[in-house]
Amino acid sequence: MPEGLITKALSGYYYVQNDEGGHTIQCRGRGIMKQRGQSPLVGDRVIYTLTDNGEGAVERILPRKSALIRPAIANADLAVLVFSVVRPELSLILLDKFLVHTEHAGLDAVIVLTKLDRIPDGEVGDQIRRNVEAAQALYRSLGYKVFLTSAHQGTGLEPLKLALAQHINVCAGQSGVGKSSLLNALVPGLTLETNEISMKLGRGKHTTRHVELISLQGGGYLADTPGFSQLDFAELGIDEIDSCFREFRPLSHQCKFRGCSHTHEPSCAVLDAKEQGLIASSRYEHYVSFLTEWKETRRRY
Ligand SMILES: Nc1nc2c(ncn2[C@@H]2O[C@H](COP(=O)(O)OP(=O)(O)OP(=O)(O)O)[C@@H](O)[C@H]2O)c(=O)[nH]1
Ligand SMILES: [Mg+2]
Ligand SMILES: [Zn+2]
Repeated sequence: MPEGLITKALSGYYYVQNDEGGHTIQCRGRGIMKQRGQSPLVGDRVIYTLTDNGEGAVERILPRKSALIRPAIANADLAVLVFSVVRPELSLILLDKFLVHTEHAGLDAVIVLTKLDRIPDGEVGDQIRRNVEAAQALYRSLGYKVFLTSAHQGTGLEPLKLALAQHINVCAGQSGVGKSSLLNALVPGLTLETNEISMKLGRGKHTTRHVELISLQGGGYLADTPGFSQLDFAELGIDEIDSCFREFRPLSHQCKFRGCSHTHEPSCAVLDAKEQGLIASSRYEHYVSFLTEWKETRRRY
């Protein structure tokens, strides 16, 4: 039976790219899979059969290396966290939340700051530029690659292409930050739909409505996804937030108390590191805020 890769899922159909010919077959899922509670995701490698009407049926999902529920994708190994520097403005708390999510899922992440061409002149622009530089320095010091780009001017794309090659990459970020625009700039000939941010709401309109894998020239794939800004720790099944802050990890086991929350306990290595300026105050503050949020969601369940 033929094997392939699901590149898109839309209106009950799975679009499966055949491994040998590279052509795409429109497939239905098999009822039996639904009974087993299995539901195919974009990124899944599957075995399918051809049906009489020229379509196909997904028979079996091959074992997954990873699965994300937000955005829904299987087998991704690199998350591309896209943030615009203006419209919408860069939010480090949201960036840290996405990082908690990817660390928990065991995915490596790169950070792409985009719309650099849109920074205004004058004092406001100078302040934005300083914030961008500080963010770049902070996240690079944590070991994340940070790329500064403009999809409109086509700048900063070559080093990003190198980082994405050969991976199954998934884009994530708020609506309107420019994920689809970035993909269009990275892949020659691609024309994904993009849209002006709604003036009234000051936020994106959710132009992209489905997850789709796009082949990269240098090998590998990049998934465009609908934007989202809400991440619920309970939904994600995250239980230990401190282990998702990578700079806390080597410190936590030096705390005096096991299960230290790093908020008030004596002889806490994380608090000590924060006092000494070895942990950025924004990172620590976001940790505390996530911890509070996590406790509240747990209480509700
Ligand atoms: N000036 C400038 N505008 C950009 C850039 N990238 C994207 N935009 C604009 O930002 C708006 C949103 O871009 P999209 O690519 O549709 O954003 P998205 O992240 O795919 O949004 P969703 O599909 O809703 O999640 C569009 O008006 C784009 O033209 C850029 O590098 N510079
Ligand atoms: Mg989009
Ligand atoms: Zn501690």
